[in-house]
Amino acid sequence: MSDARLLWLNEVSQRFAGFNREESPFVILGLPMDITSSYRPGSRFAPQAIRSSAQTLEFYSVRNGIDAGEFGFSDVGDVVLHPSDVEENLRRISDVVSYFRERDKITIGIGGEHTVTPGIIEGFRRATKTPPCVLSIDAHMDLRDDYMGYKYDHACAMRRVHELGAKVVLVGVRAFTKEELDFARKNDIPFVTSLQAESMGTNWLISYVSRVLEECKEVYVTYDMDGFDPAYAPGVATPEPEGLRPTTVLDLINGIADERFSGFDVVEVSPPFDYGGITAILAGRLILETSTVIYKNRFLK
Ligand SMILES: [Mn+2]
Repeated sequence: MSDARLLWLNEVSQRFAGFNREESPFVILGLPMDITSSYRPGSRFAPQAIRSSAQTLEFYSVRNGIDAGEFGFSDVGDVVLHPSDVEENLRRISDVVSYFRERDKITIGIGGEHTVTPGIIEGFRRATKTPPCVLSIDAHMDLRDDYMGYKYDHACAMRRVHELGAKVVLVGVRAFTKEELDFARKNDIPFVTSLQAESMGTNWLISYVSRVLEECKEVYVTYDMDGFDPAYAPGVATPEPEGLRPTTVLDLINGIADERFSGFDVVEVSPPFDYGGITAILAGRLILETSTVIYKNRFLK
């Protein structure tokens, strides 16, 4: 690995669930950027917390009947980040992500704040020329043009992704401004609130999201952990009540994932606020389950 883009990588001593399998189709990338969190910072500690939480989880997926140990993960470490320069960090993230996307690796980003996602999508765009469709699981729309004058705030993540030309679909939203709502409607950004998702049920949700993604050539999923109800995921930067249940989200992903799914991230976990570490454990499970269903659809069909 002599590409200059990989100079931004720093090895870590504890890898995701202990995996260090270079030939795996899945690359784990820590993205400990924690600069713009307005309420509860700490997401810089999340990559390590999630890596170690996964150590305690069983690798067998009940939904898929496959053991994640069959394919494993190549945990390449953390991207070395500047302590305050967000735009420089997005360039570094997109450098590293484009390297792995060019090699057809399935990138799993572990944030860090949600601002890392526009950097990842830019990396995809550089590698493939066309950005993937992006499914965002999140309490927030993140469609603000700026937050207090700053464009690369975590409250603007999906607005930046939308500007990169990616089709965006939002699931679990329940906290947004009137301006964001108007922007979503005006720009045909489909969204499902957590209230709709839980009352309409999983089958409806699966068919709705599948239809939205029908025309997409490539699909990327970003899991903002605050999309879940704080009862299941208390350790996040900006918690919001009335969120999604883990079973709803995992059933959704299991119902829609196919060979087009080429990467995902898990962001916004804040370990200092994660009572009992349960948010990091859910994040670890989410990574194992999502990888397994992607593996099944891409390599076993
Ligand atoms: Mn959010």
